[in-house]
Amino acid sequence: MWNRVKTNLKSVLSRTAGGVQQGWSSLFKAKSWQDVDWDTLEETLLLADVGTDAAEKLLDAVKAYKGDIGTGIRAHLIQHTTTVMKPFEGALHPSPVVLFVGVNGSGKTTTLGKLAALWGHQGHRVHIIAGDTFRAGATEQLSLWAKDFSMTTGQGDPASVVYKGLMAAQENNDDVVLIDTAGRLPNQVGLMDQMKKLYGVIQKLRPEQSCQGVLTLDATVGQHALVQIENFQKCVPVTGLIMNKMDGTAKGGILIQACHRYGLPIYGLGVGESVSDFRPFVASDYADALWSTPEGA
Ligand SMILES: Nc1nc2c(ncn2[C@@H]2O[C@H](COP(=O)(O)OP(=O)(O)OP(=O)(O)O)[C@@H](O)[C@H]2O)c(=O)[nH]1
Ligand SMILES: [Mg+2]
Repeated sequence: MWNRVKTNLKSVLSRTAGGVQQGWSSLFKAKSWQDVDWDTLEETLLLADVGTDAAEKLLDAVKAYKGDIGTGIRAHLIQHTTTVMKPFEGALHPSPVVLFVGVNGSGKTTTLGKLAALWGHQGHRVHIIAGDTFRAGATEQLSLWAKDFSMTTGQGDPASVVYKGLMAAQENNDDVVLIDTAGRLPNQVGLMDQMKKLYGVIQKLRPEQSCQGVLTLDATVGQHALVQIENFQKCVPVTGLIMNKMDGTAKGGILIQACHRYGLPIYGLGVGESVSDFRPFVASDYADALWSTPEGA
């Protein structure tokens, strides 16, 4: 399956890039700087959820550009966006414990399944813990992704399922443990406390090993993703973000805003629902998908 032709990020990001590039047509078609409609440029970035601070910096970068306004401006924008986003390229390596957290429907289970398949394919012994004991059908959904791996399930307190799973993984010599959790909203205090307890179990059983805390986000919700980053970080150590559903949104600029505000690494992008639809985040690919000439144009 990994040999399949992979979806090109440019086509995945086409809704965001299409909107931005249409809004920026006064710049791309300009013969002189007088032709540029700066207000529309800014408004377009805000509509794509790039955020005010990052939008301002992008506009400053355009204003600072001294080259040929006709053709060179796209290359300049690609270079600027790559430089800005490069520090947030975060590689998520197969780790002893990876905990997936996020609001309902943000893609925790799907992302876990994609990474289990990827790392299993690379030869790792993957163990999956079904820590979502809340939603009816959650374990069945996870089982579909977990057919090739050992899995711990249970009912009731997810902390005890995690305990059982970590012990089983150790006995089994599994080197990668992936923990699914129930979706929760940051204002659900009881569920957030439950998450802290669950994390406490990981710390207790695996004190020597680093735990990757992956916050999955749904790019289609735009600005709401920022509140989620802020609040989940208060509950568990979030080590990086995975931005899902990049394939279905015109708000893909949220990635720039999230990096700008919170400085967390982006572990990857979800670009569809199937097993191979995960991409590591590469700043230059993202910048290129956003600013280069649309295919066929
Ligand atoms: N288009 C698209 N759909 C996705 C992506 N990631 C997940 N989905 C879909 O989004 C829906 C929710 O995904 P789940 O993985 O169940 O999300 P979750 O966070 O585990 O949800 P809960 O367990 O209910 O909290 C499913 O229909 C997935 O197929 C993505 O990158 N692109
Ligand atoms: Mg789930």
